[in-house]
Amino acid sequence: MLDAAPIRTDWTRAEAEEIYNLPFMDLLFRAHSVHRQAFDPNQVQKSKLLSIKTGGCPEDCAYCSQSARNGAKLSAAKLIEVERVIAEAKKARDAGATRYCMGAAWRSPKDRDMAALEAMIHGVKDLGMETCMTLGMLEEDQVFRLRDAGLDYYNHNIDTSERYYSEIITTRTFADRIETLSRVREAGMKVCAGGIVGMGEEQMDRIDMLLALATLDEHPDSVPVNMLIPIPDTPLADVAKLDPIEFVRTIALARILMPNSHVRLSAGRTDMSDELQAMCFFAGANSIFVGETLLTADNPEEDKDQQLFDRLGLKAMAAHCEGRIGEAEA
Ligand code: SAM
Ligand code: DTB
Ligand code: SF4
Repeated sequence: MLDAAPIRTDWTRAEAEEIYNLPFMDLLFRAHSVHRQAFDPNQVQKSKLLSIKTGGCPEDCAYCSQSARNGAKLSAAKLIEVERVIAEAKKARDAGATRYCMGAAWRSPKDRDMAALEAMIHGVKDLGMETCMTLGMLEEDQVFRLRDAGLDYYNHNIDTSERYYSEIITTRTFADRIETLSRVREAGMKVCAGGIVGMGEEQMDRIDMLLALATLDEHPDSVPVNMLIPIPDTPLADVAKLDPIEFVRTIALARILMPNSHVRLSAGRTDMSDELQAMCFFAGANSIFVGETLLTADNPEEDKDQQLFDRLGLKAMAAHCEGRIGEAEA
């Protein structure tokens, strides 16, 4: 077996830029080599999303269908019932998902919602699934309550580079995001943090976004890389499409900078060819969202994903397994 790639949190921008701009074949070869040092390249983890509170969000994220501040037409709903969440999670588990990620269109949770959130965590864990939530910014006591309820992962994306951030969101800062991430990490929960590309950013913003994640005290355990899904009536509805090769370069850089993290090929797969997705898996992506809806937007149908897995000889990771080389099945 090859030695695992060293875990570094002192990557420089010059190093990251050099890697990102390697000749494409050299970049893919290096990313794939790093990938197979830690992971079985034929295993991909399946997560399922559920929007537990949709729409009416006070934040102004320019990409989002759920912001009350941009023109998107989605109406606001209340936090859904615990029993419904558990019933949906069971369906997802029976369809092969091992992680259940519950998302709310909030700036941050209200204390009155915490008991229901705790009940959702208990119920989903009792199904044998890993739990993840994405609820916006958290205060310290809220982090502790979620952790004590058994939440495995907290998702909180930095979304883009610090430089480009204020072009996309003005109602909170890049530093606010980093603060919630460090609270989650200090409390001992696993961190899921990534961002979106294809928002009209420069190449350097994609590099700086990954560098910001790779130079945290500890790398996030999961790194979702989303391709913007343009939502009608939002400020980014008509942004120019990103060259898919740039997207693969972004995945490859994430893999090389953070060799032990799960890199998730996240939003935007509906518009990607099977060949592009295969290239992303080769470049080190080893997790996806399954099921035909993300939070509010479309995702490929299960049959289509199964056909892709079959054609590529990919296997779904078992629950509580990380797809690592030499790992015993849970
Ligand atoms: N409100 C919480 C927050 O923003 O932290 C959680 C839910 S939010 C919808 C989760 C993430 O989904 C965002 O941080 C963003 O990275 C991603 N996302 C939202 N809309 C998207 C879109 N149209 N295309 C791609 N990714 C998107
Ligand atoms: C992440 O990075 N992507 C997911 C999850 N974390 C919460 C969300 C994608 C949302 C895509 C747009 C939508 O469904 O509204
Ligand atoms: Fe609200 Fe999250 Fe959408 Fe931003 S990304 S508008 S915080 S739901």
